[in-house]
Amino acid sequence: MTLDLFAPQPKTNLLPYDGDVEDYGCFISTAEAEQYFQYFLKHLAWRHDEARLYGKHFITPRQVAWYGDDHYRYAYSGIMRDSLPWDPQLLILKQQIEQTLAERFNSCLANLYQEGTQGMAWHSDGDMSLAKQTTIASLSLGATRKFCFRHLRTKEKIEMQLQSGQLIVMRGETQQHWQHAIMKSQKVIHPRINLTFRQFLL
Ligand SMILES: O=C(O)CCC(=O)C(=O)O
Repeated sequence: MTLDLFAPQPKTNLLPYDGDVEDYGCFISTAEAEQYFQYFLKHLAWRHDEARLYGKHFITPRQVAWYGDDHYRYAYSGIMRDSLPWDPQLLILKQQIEQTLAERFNSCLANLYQEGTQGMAWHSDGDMSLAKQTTIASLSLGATRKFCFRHLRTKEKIEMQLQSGQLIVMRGETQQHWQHAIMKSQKVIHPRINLTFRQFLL
């Protein structure tokens, strides 16, 4: 794979220590982001996420869709999940991101938040299906949302507003030391889609 010299360059690490988060800013234009957003809203196989916590079964307002190179099956929050074959537009974006980062991704978890009252609680992407020092590329489409990191030991918080078309990349020890969350807000009335390209362990 060749490195694209004209590809967007990341800003310096957004985390002060114990991890590495790069901000590639607007990776695609606002117009392109809007086109992808409308397409994915319509064409991805959205379904409400499920979790089993303390013996109880929960269904989240947020919706998810999971795609992969192969038929992957993994357990997360006590629920078995299966990946779908790539959507062609998702594959185009994946290849564009891979070229910029000189990395390969074999799966994508898509999240759909209909409005600001839907968020994602504090968590790390550190389950058994990902390597410890995994790279995750996260592309935002649609409404701007507040995204935060919180260090597990020091509790220090780093906040950012993720905008449509913006790409951030989490690397290295980030998942071992930091949790992240999408904060809820009554003020956000528009939907948002997030695509996280991942390196699923085979
Ligand atoms: O919506 C986002 O930007 C965050 C998604 C996320 O945290 C995840 O998929 O693990």
